[in-house]
Amino acid sequence: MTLLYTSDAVRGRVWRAIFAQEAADIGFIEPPEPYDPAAIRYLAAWSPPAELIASLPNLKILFSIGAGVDQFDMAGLPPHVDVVRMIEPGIVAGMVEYATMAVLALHRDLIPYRAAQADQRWAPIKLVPAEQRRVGVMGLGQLGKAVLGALRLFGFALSGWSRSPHAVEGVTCHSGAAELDAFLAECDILLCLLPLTPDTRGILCRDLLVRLPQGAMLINAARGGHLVAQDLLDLLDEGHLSAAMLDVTDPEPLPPGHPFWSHPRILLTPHVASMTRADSAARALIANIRRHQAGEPMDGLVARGRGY
Ligand code: NDP
Ligand code: OXD
Repeated sequence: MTLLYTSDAVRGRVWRAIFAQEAADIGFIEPPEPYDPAAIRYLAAWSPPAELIASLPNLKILFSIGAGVDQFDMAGLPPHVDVVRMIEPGIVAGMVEYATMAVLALHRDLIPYRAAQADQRWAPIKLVPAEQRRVGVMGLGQLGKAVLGALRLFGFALSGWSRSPHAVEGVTCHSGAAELDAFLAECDILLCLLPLTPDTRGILCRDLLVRLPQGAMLINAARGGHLVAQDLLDLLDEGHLSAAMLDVTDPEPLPPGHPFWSHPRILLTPHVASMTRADSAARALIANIRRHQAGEPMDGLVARGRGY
């Protein structure tokens, strides 16, 4: 039973030590150290090349180093290989912090204040009480639900949207295409936490964004591929949207000269909303291997046909 790890070297050192202490029966290999490809049952990677996958005849599980799995070429993976996304407390904690910061930044007018400071203008804006600010989260998974739990503490009027129906305390939940309009109509701030799949690519486009209330604000902390960049720019310039905070772009890094860099009503961060934490991720992965060995369902097993 051997795990092949092909990711960040610093994280690799932490994982090696944890595997040695807590799961010594599972071999841990990190290239360039030599290994027998036939011994590899598990691969932990971000974006493994097709040749690597093809070289591992006994691979059973591809573990994503991150929460997303959109970076994998699902169609190119042998059908018997399970794909598992990373579910670990560090990723959730990071996203809860980021989403809270982003919602508060937009709610408390950080973008107009940044412009006012640049012009040396003392220009107070009337406060909107949190209960009068409607915040909607697209995606009610591991991250969406945790973020809504944190936002509830501020008293925002909360909604959520997902593929299948959910019930979340203190949140008006909607699901599916039939309830999308009702959801969008109640979002002064829209936060995207969807996985990137064939169904969700380009979902943040003009057709959807115009259904938000006039002056709405957008946060995308999911994937750059969800957003149609020109549609956002047009709707900001037309005044239908008033601000956006983007952690993710397409492509990444954002190329020099891209209009997002200098747009006065866009705040950018470089895909840092949340990061896999080395120690808790190693333990989460060991726990999943143990479940697999015991014939139990693994946390975060991806429905490959669905893409998440
Ligand atoms: P989950 O798989 O736990 O949740 C996904 C949610 O999206 C589910 O509620 C699901 O609905 C919903 N969903 C999926 N497809 C659709 C659709 N077509 N229409 C409506 N709802 C849909 O994912 P996580 O919460 O763990 O992560 C979400 C994403 O966040 C990741 O895939 C990744 O891209 C991104 N991410 C970004 C990070 C960053 O640093 N910027 C860090 C970590 C993650 P249902 O519940 O019905 O299945
Ligand atoms: C992830 C990410 O998916 O960092 O974990 O975006």
